[in-house]
Formats: sequence, C-alpha cells, structure tokens
Amino acid sequence: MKHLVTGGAGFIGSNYIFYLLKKYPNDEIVCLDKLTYAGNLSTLESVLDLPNFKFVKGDICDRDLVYKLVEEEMPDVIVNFAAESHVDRSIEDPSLFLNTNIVGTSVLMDAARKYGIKRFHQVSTDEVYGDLPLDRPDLLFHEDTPLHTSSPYSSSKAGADLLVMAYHRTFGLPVTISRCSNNYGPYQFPEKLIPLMIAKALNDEKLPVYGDGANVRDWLYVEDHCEAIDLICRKGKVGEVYNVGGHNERNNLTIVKLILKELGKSEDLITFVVDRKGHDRRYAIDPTKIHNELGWLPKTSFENGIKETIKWYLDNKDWWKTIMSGEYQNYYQKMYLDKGRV
Ligand code: NAD
Ligand code: TDX
Repeated sequence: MKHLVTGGAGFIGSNYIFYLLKKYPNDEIVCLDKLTYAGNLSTLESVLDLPNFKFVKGDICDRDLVYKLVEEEMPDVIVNFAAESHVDRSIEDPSLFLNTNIVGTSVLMDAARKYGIKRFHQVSTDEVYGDLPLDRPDLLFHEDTPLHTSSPYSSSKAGADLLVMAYHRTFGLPVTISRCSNNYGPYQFPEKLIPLMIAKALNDEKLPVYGDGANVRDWLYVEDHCEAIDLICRKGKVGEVYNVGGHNERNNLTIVKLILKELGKSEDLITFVVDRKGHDRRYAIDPTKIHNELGWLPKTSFENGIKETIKWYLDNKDWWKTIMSGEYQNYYQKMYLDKGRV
C-alpha cells in the first residue's frame, strides 16, 4: 500500500509513519510537511534514507505542488495530519488556522478527486464537539453529538470536517474521519501540557496551570491512536466518522502532580496562572463504534504510557532542548538540503 501522509514531521504524524513502517515494512510512504515551527525533520532521521520513504517539504495549501505530487505518486490513501494544532496559538492568530486547517484540507481533497485516490482520511479531534460539564460524568461525545466549538482551532477543525463530509456527499469522494481525544507520547512538541510540564520540571522552572487546574482531558497513548487510524484506513466504512478514545479522563492538576512525583520534584513548582480564554471544561469520548465495528481497543494503560513518556523525555533531552533553543529549525538545511536528500 502507498500512503501520502501530510504533517508527518509533527507529533502524531511521525508516530504514524513509524507505526506503519514497523507493521508493514514493504509499504511505501510519502510525507508532505511544510516544516512549520511544529515540524521537526530530525524526528524522521531514522527513516529518511529508507528506499520506501520519501520526504517532501511543502504546504498543503499549495495547489500546484499538491496536484503534482499526487499525480506523480498516486498513493492509495491520503492521511491528513497537517494542521495548526495548538489552541493557545489559535487564540493569538486565528487566520493561519483557517488557512491550513480548512483551505489546506480542501486542496488535498480536490487533488484526491482529480486523481481518483481511493481513500482520503481526515485526522480530526474531539474538540469539535465542544465541552461537557464536570458534574455530568454520564455524558460522553458520540459520533452524532452536534459540533459545538469553542476556540478558533476547534472551529477550523470542525469546518474541515464539514467540508470532508460535503465532498463525500456532493462528489462521492471516499472519505473517513477520526475524532480522537488528547494524545501523549514521544515526539510531542513541548508547548502541549504533558511535554511542557516534563521539560519545565526537569529545568526546575515553574509549572503554569491554567485557571483552577480542574479541566478534564481524556488521554490516549499516541500509538493507540495510530493503530486506530490505520484500521479505519484499511477497514473503515467510507463516509463514516469514528471516535477514538480510551475512557481515560484526568484533570490537569492530577497530571501535573503525577509528573512531579515521577520526577521526584516538589509540588511547590506548580503555579496557577490566568485561564485560557474560552477554556473547554471537559472532554470525554465514547469509542464504542470503533470497538464494535473494527475491534479497536487501546493497548497502553495510562499508568504505563505516562511512565514510558516521561522516560522518553529523560532519554531524549537533546530532542526537546534543541526545540526549546530553536536550533531544530536549521536541521532541514544542515541534514537534508546539504546532504542532497532532495
Ligand atoms: P503537530 O502540531 O505536532 O504537527 C503538525 C504538523 O503539520 C507539523 O509537522 C507541521 O509542520 C505540519 N504542517 C502545519 N501546517 C502545514 C501546512 N500548511 N502544510 C503542510 N504541513 C503543515 O500536531 P499533532 O499534535 O501531531 O496533530 C496532528 C493532527 O492530529 C492535527 O490535525 C490535529 O488536529 C489532530 N489531533 C491532535 C491531537 C493531539 O492531542 N495532539 C488529538 C486529536 C487530533
Ligand atoms: O501550560 C499549560 N497549562 C495548562 O494548564 C498548557 C499548555 C495547557 N494547560 C491546560 C489546557 C488544557 O486544559 O492543559 C490542558 C491540555 O492543553 P493542551 O496540551 O494545549 O491541549 P488541548 O488544548 O486539550 O488540545 C489538545 O488536544 C486536542 C491538542 O493540542 C489538540 O491539537 C487536539 O485536537
């Protein structure tokens, strides 16, 4: 099978590429990534020279480039991870999110239509459903829960989801959508809660908890998300949405305290800071459909996953330290262009 993976130099996309290459060593993968601040080519270092892997630096909004690439490569499936993904940044600058997350998705789907690609998979998020109250633990997000977004980020993802379903209904494009809860694991950019708190704790810096720290997220180990996407691409029903989550709700303060405990650091490092604007209170996914229809269940418990993740950040300090220093942005020039890999 040949995959065009967009956003593969980011957190989940890179884990997806590693997952595919381990499980299907003969599959071919083309990765298209703009290498924004969130894309780190050094993450893909171990696969860059494989004969069945190709990296292309480019923007999913660049119609000419995308059409040319899809025509040349003719992948069996396009899996779209490329996005602006950080809620706080979307509050600072919404327009970038609308462009990449909505316009970029439409350009990819136009290419998929034009060249008759057999599957377009959109990687979406539970944030499109808005939030749930803390005092109603019985409520969960189902696939037919109305879209009800809070941030420019989640609105841009919901806009893309609506377009994906419209391309299916109007043009018959063979699409699927996955909506997953919060991921954690190796290679997550240290602006998101878990890697940020690990890095700050290791540097003995203050850990900024927004508001009262009682906001709840439903955490899933990234490899479990990758397995779900792969299953949907191979066996999922065209035109369907699949929720992905592991019934693992925790509030932010619990997570931060757990990280400090694992690292042997004092809770005095916690500092409560001004809340995020429009901050979603609680997310909780009902993954019954993907379990019943495709047999998917998460394999990694939170207890093991968080230990593995903390260990990974301890063992790979260079990876996140070069990010925090900005050094990683020279990697493409140094290790890719200069080595003639293009
Ligand atoms: P990320 O920010 O770590 O990575 C995004 C990648 O997309 C980067 O490599 C970046 O360079 C690339 N990119 C950005 N704009 C681009 C453009 N215009 N053209 C080409 N490439 C571009 O994000 P992530 O956390 O890995 O999330 C991947 C996808 O999964 C996103 O669509 C996100 O909405 C979704 N998602 C994330 C989570 C989560 O917890 N992180 C949960 C559910 C869904
Ligand atoms: O410094 C912080 N302090 C803090 O209290 C940060 C960065 C976050 N938080 C809180 C805000 C959220 O309640 O932690 C929670 C998690 O925040 P993020 O890591 O920014 O994730 P979230 O906003 O939940 O969105 C994530 O999950 C859904 C991803 O970034 C999205 O791409 C995905 O769609």
